[in-house]
Amino acid sequence: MRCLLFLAFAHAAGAADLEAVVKDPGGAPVAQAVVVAVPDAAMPKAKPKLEQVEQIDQEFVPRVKAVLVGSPVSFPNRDSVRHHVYSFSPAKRFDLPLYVGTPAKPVMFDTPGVVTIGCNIHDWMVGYIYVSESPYFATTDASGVARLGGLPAGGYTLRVWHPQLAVPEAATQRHAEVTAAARMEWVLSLKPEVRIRRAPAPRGSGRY
Ligand SMILES: [Cu+2]
Repeated sequence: MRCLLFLAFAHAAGAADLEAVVKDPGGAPVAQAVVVAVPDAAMPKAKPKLEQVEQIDQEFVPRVKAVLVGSPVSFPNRDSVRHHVYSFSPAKRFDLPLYVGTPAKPVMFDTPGVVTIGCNIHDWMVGYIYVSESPYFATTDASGVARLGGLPAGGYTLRVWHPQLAVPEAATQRHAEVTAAARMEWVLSLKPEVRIRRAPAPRGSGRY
């Protein structure tokens, strides 16, 4: 009974949930794809919150992080080695010289776009911060599914981004009326992943 009442309330509020599925042409799920929904109606006011991208075992975790524009992001280093996180991307250039622990000041991401992050010490460390102009976004899980919950019913322009996307992000764009529980599917070709080999030194060692 309580459940029914809740559903009735949610319906009255016009909220919709969108399940976005991303696959490659062979039907394999595509994880770590960012799905963004931009409402036809005025963009709602949403308050950015503090986000984080950790460094664990000399990798960025998560490797792809989507944040709302205006979000501060901290970069806690969970390793015993030092990292030097930086980006040269036009959407955000920054530099956090060698540190352990969490740098005191988070980095502000105030321009929509993709920010590629790296580490000056460990060349294989590559991550991405997707700065979304819309508060409606989600990242696909291992089964290629992203769930965008609580969207006000209405028209949306939706798009998908992935680090290996073989086409421009704009080519993934679609318009849809999202009125209730909706499901959309994208089939996207990905470029082969180019990864720099990790240094052969044992984990957790090294002079940095
Ligand atoms: Cu590093």
